[in-house]
Amino acid sequence: MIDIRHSSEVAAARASGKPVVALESTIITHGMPYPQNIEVAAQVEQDIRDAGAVPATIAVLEGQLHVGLEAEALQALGQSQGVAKLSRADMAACIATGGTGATTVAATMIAAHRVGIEVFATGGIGGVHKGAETTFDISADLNELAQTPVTVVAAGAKAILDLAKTLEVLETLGVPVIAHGQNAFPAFWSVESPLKAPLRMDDAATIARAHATRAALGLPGGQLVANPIPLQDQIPAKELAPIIAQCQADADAHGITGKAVTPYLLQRIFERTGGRSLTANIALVRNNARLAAKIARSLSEITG
Ligand code: PSU
Ligand code: MN
Repeated sequence: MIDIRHSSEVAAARASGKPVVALESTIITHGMPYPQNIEVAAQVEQDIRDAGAVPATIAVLEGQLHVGLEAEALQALGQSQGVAKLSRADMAACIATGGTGATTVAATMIAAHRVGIEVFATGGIGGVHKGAETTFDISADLNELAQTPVTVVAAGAKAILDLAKTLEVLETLGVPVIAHGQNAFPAFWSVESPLKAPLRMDDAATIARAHATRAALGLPGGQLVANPIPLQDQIPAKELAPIIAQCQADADAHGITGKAVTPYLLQRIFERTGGRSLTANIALVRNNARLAAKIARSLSEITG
């Protein structure tokens, strides 16, 4: 009943069975400033092609769900003001009312699964915010991972979140959290958090096998692959902790709540690190795109 638009590249990949990697669009509209946002979006797509898969950036444009954006559409979205941020709760309403919106991790997973894409690369997932015991601010991304069978490659969750509570909720929901190549759960801009990841896998083929095995067991839900930022690009956690604390205090002082919290904190941290957070963010997204492409290729070898 809904008409899903594919880019020509994604349509061709689907026809020939080439591996596809989904990409979210909230990172473009709410996660990075213009013009770096569109440069990075194009670069990440190219990284996926270079690694032998096809990128499918997902967004809702004037009521149409797009899986794969043509270059001009990507450019236009990255320059638009006031684009909605769509999660599970608002994607259908946006389509039904002819709106334009960028997809979060949750909404991107829904769209990817709808068209049979099983692997998705992003920067960081949403999680349990600090102070959630009073605000109840827990991202819908976590529930989505529990119910939609897509493997999401992220650099862990941002240190602006309560990482320990985020891991607890993921465990409760039965979501496998797999650190790639290390024992520690990564902390987005930093290679390591003080927390150990529940699972560790060292190569894409194993991650793909685990994904296929979950399907074979009839388990709903996806996997979170926590891929650490390359060491040379990290901002050490020690350096970042006081900055994050200040930015969180700014958010509280300005009464920022709900879906505005994550974009606000990202912008503040960008300002307070003199742009270093963005440089790190770009490096980790590209790193995740390359791993996701490898996982998608392995998965297509397993499932044919
Ligand atoms: N983390 C990032 N950049 C982002 C986001 C998270 O490093 O842009 C976005 C993602 O789209 C994620 C969303 O799904 O924020 C989570 O928002 P919320 O906490 O409101 O669910
Ligand atoms: Mn939230």
